[in-house]
Amino acid sequence: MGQIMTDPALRLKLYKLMTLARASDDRMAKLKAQNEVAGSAFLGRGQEAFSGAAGLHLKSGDVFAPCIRDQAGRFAFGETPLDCVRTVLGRSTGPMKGRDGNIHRGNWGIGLLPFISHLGAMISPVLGVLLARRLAGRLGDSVGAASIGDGGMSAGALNEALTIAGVERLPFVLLVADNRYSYSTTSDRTYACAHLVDRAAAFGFAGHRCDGTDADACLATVGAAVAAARAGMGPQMVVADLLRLAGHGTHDDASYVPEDVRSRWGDCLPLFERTLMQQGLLSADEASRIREEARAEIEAAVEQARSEPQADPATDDWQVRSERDLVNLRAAR
Ligand SMILES: Cc1ncc(C[n+]2csc(CCOP(=O)(O)OP(=O)(O)O)c2C)c(N)n1
Ligand SMILES: [Mg+2]
Repeated sequence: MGQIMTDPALRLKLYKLMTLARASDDRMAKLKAQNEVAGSAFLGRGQEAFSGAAGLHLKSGDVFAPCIRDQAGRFAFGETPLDCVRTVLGRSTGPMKGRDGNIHRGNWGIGLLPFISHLGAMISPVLGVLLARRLAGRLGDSVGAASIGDGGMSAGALNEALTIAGVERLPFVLLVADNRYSYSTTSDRTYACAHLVDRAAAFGFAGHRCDGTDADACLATVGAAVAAARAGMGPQMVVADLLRLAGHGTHDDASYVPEDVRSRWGDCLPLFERTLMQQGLLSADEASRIREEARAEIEAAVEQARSEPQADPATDDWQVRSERDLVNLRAAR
C-alpha cells in the first residue's frame, strides 16, 4: 500500500483506467492474432498503475509524450479508445489518418505528442514545446512529461535532452518504467548504477522512485513530482520498479524471462483491486461490472473502426492531421 493515501475518487478513477487499458491491450493482442494489425502489437501489461497515474496527474494544457506501453496514460490524458483502435487498424478516420504504424500516434489538439521512437527520441520534442512556450511568455503552470524504459535511459539522444532540461530548469517530468528488460536484455546489462534514480542528480533533476506494482505509491509519487515541476522546482525524474508482463511485442513470447523473476513481481491491476476491496471501496460485483463495461467500450470502438475506410493513398490529401489541429489550437488562443 502506498505511503500517502490519495482520495478515493481518484483511486477508483485509476482502477477504471487500468481496467480499460488492460481490456484494450487484450483486444489488440487478439486483433493481431486475427491478422488485422499491420506490424506487431505492443502491450503495457503490468505498467498500467504507473502509466495511468501519470496521465491522471497531468492536466489540460500540459504536453505528454507516451511510449509504447502507455495505453493507460494515454486514456487518462484524453485519448479515446476509438482513436486508439482506428490507428491500430489503419483507418483513415484515425488521428494519423491510417498512415502510421499502430503505436506511432498522437493528438496535437490535446497535447499528446505523436510517437517517434521508444528509445529517447520523445524527450527533445517535449522540451521544445516547453521552451517555445517559455520564450513566448505562455508557459504558465503547464508541464511536459515523457515516458521511457530502462533501456532507453542509456540512449544518446536521451542524455543530451536531459542535460538541456536540467540546464534550463524546465517544468519537465521524466517517467521511467524500469521493467527489468529491454527486449530480451536484462537491466543489469543496460545500466551499472544501483538504481536508475541515481542518475537524476547528474542531470540536475530531482529524483523519485516508487513500486510500480503499487497503484497508490504510483499516484502519490508521480503526483508529488508533477506538482513540484508545476511549482517551478525544475525537472523531475520518477523511476518505477516493475516487470514487463508481456513480450516486447506480440511477436515475442518472453520465454527468456526465468520463472523465479516472474514469480517475484506482482501484477498492479489485481493487487490494486484487492486493496480497494479490502478497504471496502470496491465490491466483487462492481469490479466485474467495470471489467464488462471496459470490454464493451473497446468492442464498440473495434466495431466502429472496422466499419470505416482504410487509408487510401490515391485519394488522401496528404495534409498532416496535426497541422489542422495546430491551426485550431492557435485560433483558440
Ligand atoms: C537505436 C535503436 N535500437 C534498437 C531499437 C529496437 N528497440 C525498440 S524498443 C527496444 C527495447 C527498449 O527497452 P526499454 O527502453 O527498456 O523499454 P521497454 O520495451 O522495456 O518498455 C529496442 C531494442 C530501436 N528502436 N532503436
Ligand atoms: Mg524495459
